[in-house]
Amino acid sequence: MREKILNELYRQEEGYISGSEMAERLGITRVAVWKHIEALKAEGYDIEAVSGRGYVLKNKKDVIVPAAVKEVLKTRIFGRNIIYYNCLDSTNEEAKRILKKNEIEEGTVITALKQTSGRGRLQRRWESPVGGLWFSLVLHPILSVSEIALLSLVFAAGLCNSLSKFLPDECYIKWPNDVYYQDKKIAGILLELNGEIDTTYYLIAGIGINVNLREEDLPLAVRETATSLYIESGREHDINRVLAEVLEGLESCYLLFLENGFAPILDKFKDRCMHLGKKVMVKRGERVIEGINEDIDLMGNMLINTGKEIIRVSTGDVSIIGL
Ligand code: BT5
Repeated sequence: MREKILNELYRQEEGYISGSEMAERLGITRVAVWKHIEALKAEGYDIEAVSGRGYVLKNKKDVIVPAAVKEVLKTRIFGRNIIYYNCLDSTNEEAKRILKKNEIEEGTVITALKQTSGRGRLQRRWESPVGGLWFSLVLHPILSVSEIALLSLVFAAGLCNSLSKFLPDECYIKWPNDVYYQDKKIAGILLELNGEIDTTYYLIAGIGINVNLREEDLPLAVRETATSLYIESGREHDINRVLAEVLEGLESCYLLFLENGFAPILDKFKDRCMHLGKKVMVKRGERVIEGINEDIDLMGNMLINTGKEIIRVSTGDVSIIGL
């Protein structure tokens, strides 16, 4: 019933909807409506009550409403359970906190309207103001360590394909798993394992997508290098539809990988890779490798031809020379 009430608030075009109207539509009492609204507020939904007018859901275009996602979601596993928060330090951290106490259903999505300590790889900061899609997908795969490492590329291929559907042109991937649109970063992925690899472990796939952020919403630190679906397409997008589309893209690549291995994913990845055949610089801690990115192999490594030798790179930050 709580999800239905949230859906009613979400669907209310004119803004306010009265408690009695909702009670009538859903066949419950006004007191019951009020109790559910209080519970939704406790879950983090910003719902305002104005006497004589009714209730209104704030930040409507940017909040995740599970019923609205499920209405359009075509996945088998991903996003069948969605947990929403108004504000978190990081959705990946919340997933870990939940896992300390309980198990998490396969494919559960933990999402937040904003994050105060969103993280990228190597403890870098991920800017996560209101207007983006910040979520963690929790999986319980039975894969070897080397297969797990490939999931970065698997999810990047899926995310890149899904985001392109909201943009006039195609998105591209920067190895291993950043999604770019016309040389600016539009989304990133942070994969983390929780638990011991040889016993029970969960994979937490943290995904950040700049959806409805305007230029002025982007913190100065990334304003020059980042972009959003809004900036590039010139219109706002329903975050629930974006989540449904992205979950489909991620799941279809994940299932393809489980069923047919990495080769078909690698083809997709290479097709969308923004630096294949180009001169790149790869930083790995203190070490810098420069050369032509000749290929990506079936282990997900980048092959860099330095002119003297071919180096296989399994981790690091890539930048295209001359960009
Ligand atoms: C990533 O790291 O790109 C992974 C980002 C994952 C974020 C999600 S949000 C949900 C979940 N919860 C979390 O706490 N994290 C995940 P990396 O490749 O290390 O890139 C980090 C770099 O991207 C930063 O150093 C900035 O330069 C840049 N950056 C930060 N915020 C950005 C933003 N919103 N848009 C574009 N670029 C950004």
